[in-house]
Amino acid sequence: MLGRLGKEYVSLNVPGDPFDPNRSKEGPRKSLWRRWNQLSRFQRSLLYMLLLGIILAIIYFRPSQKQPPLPQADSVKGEDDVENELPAVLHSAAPSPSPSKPSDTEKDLPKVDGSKDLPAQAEEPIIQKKNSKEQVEENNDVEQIRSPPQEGVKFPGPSNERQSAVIAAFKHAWKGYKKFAWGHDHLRPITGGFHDWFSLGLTIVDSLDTMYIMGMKEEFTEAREWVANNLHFDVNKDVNLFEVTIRVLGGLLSAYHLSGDKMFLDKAVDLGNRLLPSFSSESGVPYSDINLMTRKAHAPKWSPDSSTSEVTTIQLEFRDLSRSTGDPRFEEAASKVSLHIHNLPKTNGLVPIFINAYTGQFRSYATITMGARGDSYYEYLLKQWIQTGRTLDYLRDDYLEAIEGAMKHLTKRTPQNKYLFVGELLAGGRDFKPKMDHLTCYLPGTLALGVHYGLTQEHMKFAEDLLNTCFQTYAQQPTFLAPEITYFNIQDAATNDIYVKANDAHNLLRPEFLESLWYMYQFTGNKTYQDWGWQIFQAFEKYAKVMNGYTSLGNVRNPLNTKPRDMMESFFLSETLKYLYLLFGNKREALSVDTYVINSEAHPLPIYDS
Ligand code: DMJ
Repeated sequence: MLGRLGKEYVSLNVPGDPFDPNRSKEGPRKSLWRRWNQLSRFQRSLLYMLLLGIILAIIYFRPSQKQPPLPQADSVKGEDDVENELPAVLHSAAPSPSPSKPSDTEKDLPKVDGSKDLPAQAEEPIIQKKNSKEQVEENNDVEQIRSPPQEGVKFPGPSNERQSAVIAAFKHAWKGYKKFAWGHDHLRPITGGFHDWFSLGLTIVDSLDTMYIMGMKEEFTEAREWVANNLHFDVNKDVNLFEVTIRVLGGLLSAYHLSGDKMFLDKAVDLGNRLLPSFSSESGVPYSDINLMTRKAHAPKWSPDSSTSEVTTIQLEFRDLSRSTGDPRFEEAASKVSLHIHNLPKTNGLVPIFINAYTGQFRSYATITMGARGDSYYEYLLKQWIQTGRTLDYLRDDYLEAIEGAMKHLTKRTPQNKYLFVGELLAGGRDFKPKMDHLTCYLPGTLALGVHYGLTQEHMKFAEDLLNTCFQTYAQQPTFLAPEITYFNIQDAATNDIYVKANDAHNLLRPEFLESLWYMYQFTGNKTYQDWGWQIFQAFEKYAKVMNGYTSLGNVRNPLNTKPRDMMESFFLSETLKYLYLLFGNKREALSVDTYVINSEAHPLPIYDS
């Protein structure tokens, strides 16, 4: 036998080899022992290593009867192998060439759902190995497995000029993205470059369902091919759990539910497994960041705390992943977080914006807001209740209490025009700040959705008034585009109601107000909301459209100096253009809120019976 070590060849005569000319005629035992003693120390070491290798290989490849344990998150902060943490960091690392490992969910899905629109498919369960059916039945949280129609959901396509104009805008942005940023996270539409944040082709994954809904078959197919062949998660980079969940996991799941293409679900399972260790903190509240390759999770480097909205805006997606596969681990991990937060003390249902993953407690005296870091906590209370067929009533109750708390503690009206706005509580509620993020403009849509599902009509009045204020944040700027943050006057009737600080005057092409317009239009049929959306779309066309796409702006206060930022975020295609397109369509024609619950990144996911 020849073993090769570097350039050196070592002759190893295996004892007992019948073809060995020096084979001993003595008894096998004695002969073996003699031969062993004749071996050099190096040869013996080599044999020891060989034996060890065989034992390890046997242990490794031995078929397992149990579910593998969850990989442990690393609870030590500031690991050396953490490459990148801040969202805005430029990163152009090319994805590694190895495609993601196919998940073990190769069989087809069974249909067990109460959906009105999606016809049943009689198919086999996936993921569950032995006894898994019983496991699913035993688990009250996962009792249905959703399987979309194999031929995909049908959408009618554009029905008027406004919708066609939105499709043209999408095509313009897509063309630039394809030319300059294909496979990267974001397009830089002015310099013709790209921006990588997580190196997951964010724009492609985030846009899949928008293209599907708009009937852009060719573009959808090329994006689908990229996902199938190039999207893999062996990226040695820290990613933000929330962002990757709402954009990538949500994008893949909605593409699966709309198209019926199981490849998207397989990718989602792979990603879900890699994100799962985020939840292995002592409290169960997830760490904010995780490395998708090493699966090590940790709190942000700059603080021990996670953002409250981030840890509570992953449940729709994780639950859907469980319901789509029959594997309850995803839903269990994410649901525990909601239940844990339900049991924490709050201010009339309102929550501080930071929570510690180690202790599971809110940070005392942290700001309370329905804007950045607080917003979608409230959104997902309602939407989780809807997703689960309105059966998890503690979520609805927390939502109702929070909206009441917001009406009491966070809302005020301006002296001149009586604009209703939602401000912030600082220092644990001691100070009120008359500041409202554009992000807060999601709230009218969520309120209206709640009313549609039978919650108090009082919320509709709140929604209408706040929607009007959000509109003012656009209409009162000479560009007709809203700034990131608006301040409100609450003292002097002689001063303007609304003012914007120079540092807050940017517009990132955000969707929240358009999202609310879509919900409100559906439930009221008020065409004014469509016209408002059209005015804003035209402002994007005028100020944000550039040769190779659409750009964020640094300043909405001066039409002659908008300070373009050379960045097109993936949510412009995922959300902003999708909501515009839906808004301009016929009422409830395309995407029914009775069939789908829309995640925080505008990805529709099916509503379940429980
Ligand atoms: C999106 O990524 C999501 O809507 C998120 O919930 C908030 N921020 C952006 C859009 O503004």
